Amino acid sequence: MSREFSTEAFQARLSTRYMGRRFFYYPSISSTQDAAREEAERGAPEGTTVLADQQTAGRGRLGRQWVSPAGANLYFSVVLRPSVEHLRLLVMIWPLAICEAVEEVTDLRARVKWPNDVLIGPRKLAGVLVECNFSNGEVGHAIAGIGVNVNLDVSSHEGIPDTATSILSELGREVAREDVLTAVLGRFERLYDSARRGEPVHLAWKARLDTLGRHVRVRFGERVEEGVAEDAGADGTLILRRPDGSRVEIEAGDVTLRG
Ligand code: BT5
Repeated sequence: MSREFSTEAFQARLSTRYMGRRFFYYPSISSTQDAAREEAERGAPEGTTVLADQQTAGRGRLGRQWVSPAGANLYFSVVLRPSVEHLRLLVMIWPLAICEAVEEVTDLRARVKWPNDVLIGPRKLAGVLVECNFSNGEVGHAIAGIGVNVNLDVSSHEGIPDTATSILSELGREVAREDVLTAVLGRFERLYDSARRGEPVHLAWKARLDTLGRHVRVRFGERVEEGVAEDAGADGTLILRRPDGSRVEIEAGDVTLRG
């Protein structure tokens, strides 16, 4: 297991303007999402980041669990205040930022599984959860929660699904969590600022989409669609070509590969 997370080392390396500038660290917490939401409700500025060494009730999408053992990984949540128009960008920019950060810190290649998982090869390295509240049609705040498996030995940890991987498991050596966190926050800030200037960051996301060209089954709500993942829209949707030749556009869902 790796050494303790050092807030001092993290802050010394951080080169962002606003991401992570306001920073809270908890050795153990139920979920960083809840702590970040409380900060947001108290008026915390964009980029406020809550990191925990361990979560006792880490969550994924749709009430799923995010396995969050101590001493090895990154679990953090960031307060953002995007316009409604930019909200969907978050779902693309976070996984892209994580891929770029992994490549900045290691020589591993990371890809995106639609809509927002980060994979190394076929296994899941990181997940992103965006929760938001609206008032009068505007986004009050969006809390982006990111879990990255950094120094966890996935083969020896009970409870971690066998679809998971970590930087340690792929690289064969540990990396400093502070380096991964500063890289992710730095990459995110650059991408988010360019997206808000109107630059087409979805193209870089799309270029990393592992899902395109594959025969997939997508489950969303009560519905299931199957077909070839043909394209992705500028707002992060997935466009499937059904076996009968018709097309369907899906906002978010769970993808399994078929054949
Ligand atoms: C996600 O959900 O991938 C979003 C995960 C977000 C976690 C962060 S950690 C900081 C913040 N605080 C929180 O409480 N949450 C956020 P989803 O796409 O629903 O994926 C969940 C699925 O991933 C689970 O059902 C497992 O199959 C798998 N899984 C759980 N823990 C994992 C882990 N540590 N590594 C890889 N896969 C995992």
